[in-house]
Amino acid sequence: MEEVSPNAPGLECARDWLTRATSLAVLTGAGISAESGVPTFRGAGGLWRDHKPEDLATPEAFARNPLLVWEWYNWRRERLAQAQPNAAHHALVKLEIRVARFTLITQNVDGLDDRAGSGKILKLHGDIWRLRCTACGANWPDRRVPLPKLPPHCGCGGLARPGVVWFGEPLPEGMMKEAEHAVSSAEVVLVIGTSAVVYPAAGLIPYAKHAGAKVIEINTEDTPYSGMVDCALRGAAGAVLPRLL
Ligand code: BJW
Ligand code: ZN
Repeated sequence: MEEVSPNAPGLECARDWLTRATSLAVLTGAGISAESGVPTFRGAGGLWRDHKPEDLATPEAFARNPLLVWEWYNWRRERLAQAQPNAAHHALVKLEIRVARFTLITQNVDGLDDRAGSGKILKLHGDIWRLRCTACGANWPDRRVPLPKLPPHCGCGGLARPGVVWFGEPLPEGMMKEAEHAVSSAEVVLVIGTSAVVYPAAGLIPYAKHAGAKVIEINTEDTPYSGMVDCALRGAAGAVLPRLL
């Protein structure tokens, strides 16, 4: 494991692997959007600091108080509407164009990868810009900010919920299998801005390593998997990632 500042030799090594790679999978978390002004979940200034996850990001919380949960999501949508993709999101689009077999796997629901121009994205935890009916199961995009009425409802009269994955809920059908296939068939796997504590997403890191991929982590801090990866680059994604291209 190499742990380096953005100027150290590990950066050269990671750049070399990326330059040669014909298959690349990227796993991102909230840290990639931090430089766009989007709060992360954990750590200083994180979204969980003022709210307990079990109060807001569980199906039980929504059943208890849909208005409270919707107020939180509406507030986040308002913040996101002001945010712009940053240099790291743009660098991923360049990599997608350059590398023959490329898969972007994100835990983020913020839509900044779409806005940067990324193509196919495996959104493991859903999309804050989609709504889903709790009665009939319909799901649809809705980018209105603020939403005109909270909580929103479906045309069928049922209560709508954010199109995201809460604790205790399964990920979208088949998506983990696709993600596992992508990381196990990639020569290089980039892991960017995730604390790697939420499963099953975090499990993709050891999965990639055991399948033989070179794993590069970009994060401002250590994670539980920093000791296992081939190269741990310490720094902000928007500063480090463009330097790997
Ligand atoms: C920077 C930076 C910069 C900052 N540059 N870096 C025990 C063991 C294993 C699993 C479990 C367990 N107990 C319970 C579980 C399961 C549970 C889980 O993992 N819990 C753990 C917390 C213990 N998982 C689930 O429930 C999942 N579902 C599931 O398991 O289903 C099973 C099932 C099967 C069949 C039927 C039914 C069920 C679902 C998980 C859903 C997670 N949802 C959330 C909310 C999404 C909606 C929303 O946004 O509101 O997803 S929680 C939240 O955490 C969000 C994120 O995607 C996710 C991961 O967070 P992320 O992205 O890593 O962000 P942070 O803030 O944690 O980290 C940011 C990082 O960036 C830090 O490292 C910084 O250092 C770094 N950083 N600036 C680079 N500029
Ligand atoms: Zn409905």
